[in-house]
Amino acid sequence: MAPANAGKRVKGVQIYRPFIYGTTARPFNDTDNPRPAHVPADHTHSWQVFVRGVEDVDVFYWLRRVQFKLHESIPNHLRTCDAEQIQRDNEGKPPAKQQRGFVVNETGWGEFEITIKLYYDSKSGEKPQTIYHHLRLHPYGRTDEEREAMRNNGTGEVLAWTYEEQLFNEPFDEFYKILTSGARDKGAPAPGAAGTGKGKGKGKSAAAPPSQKEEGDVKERSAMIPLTNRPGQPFSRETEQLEIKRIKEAEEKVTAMILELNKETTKKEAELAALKAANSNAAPA
Ligand code: SLL
Repeated sequence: MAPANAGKRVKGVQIYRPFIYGTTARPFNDTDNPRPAHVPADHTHSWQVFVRGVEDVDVFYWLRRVQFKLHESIPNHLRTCDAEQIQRDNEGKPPAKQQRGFVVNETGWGEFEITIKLYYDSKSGEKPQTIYHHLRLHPYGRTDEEREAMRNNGTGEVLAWTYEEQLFNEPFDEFYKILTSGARDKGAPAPGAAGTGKGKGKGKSAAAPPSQKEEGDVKERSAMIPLTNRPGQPFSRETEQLEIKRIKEAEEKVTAMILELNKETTKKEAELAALKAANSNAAPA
């Protein structure tokens, strides 16, 4: 249903926004991740599930709420995070201390599937959408190398992160304006954002001081992803290129295998024809 006063849909337009969701888990240990006193003795890990922007850029202007459905063995297993609440809690905090995405921190002993329900900005008129994520506490893979790739460079963290792009197909006029209000440097507030959209908190977060800006940073309110990987930021054009290369190589390998099999089949067919011919020649009339 069209949201009130949202105008018409902008025909023929698709806008996408990259985001990351997933879990980060760490086993408890005596040195740098001790089990807190109130945590049950059978809990082996601390973990977090999140939905956030690439390089932590703002997602609150298009995503207003995320509901995480955890395993039913966990007390209060339905956790709802509201952008408005997070932004209110962020007020007055220095940028480095502000929460930039939707996060739930927990502890436990077992892996399970987390249901993540995304609620979009009310001006979008979009229905909520559900995605699923498997909480990983233990690295897995066929080889040590594959298992190691799930660990975050010796930090002991087990990462299970997914890059996604949210597509808005023919967005409503009003929402289109929000989406395309202009890319800006990371941490910079939306121009004229104060007081717009019934306290949606757009751009309320304090701007990062210019010194925090780095060459190649992705911009707020854009569909950018970084050019290269950085520690803790595994999704970039570089990753994309590597992935494309891997797919291409796999494709070439499959094509070569098909050719080889075709050759093999032709040879076998010739053999079969020869045997049949020999057989019919030898057969008594
Ligand atoms: C399993 N299917 O059997 C999974 C279930 C459940 C994980 C895993 C409990 C945390 C708590 C917890 O970690 N549950 O008690 O707060 O392996």
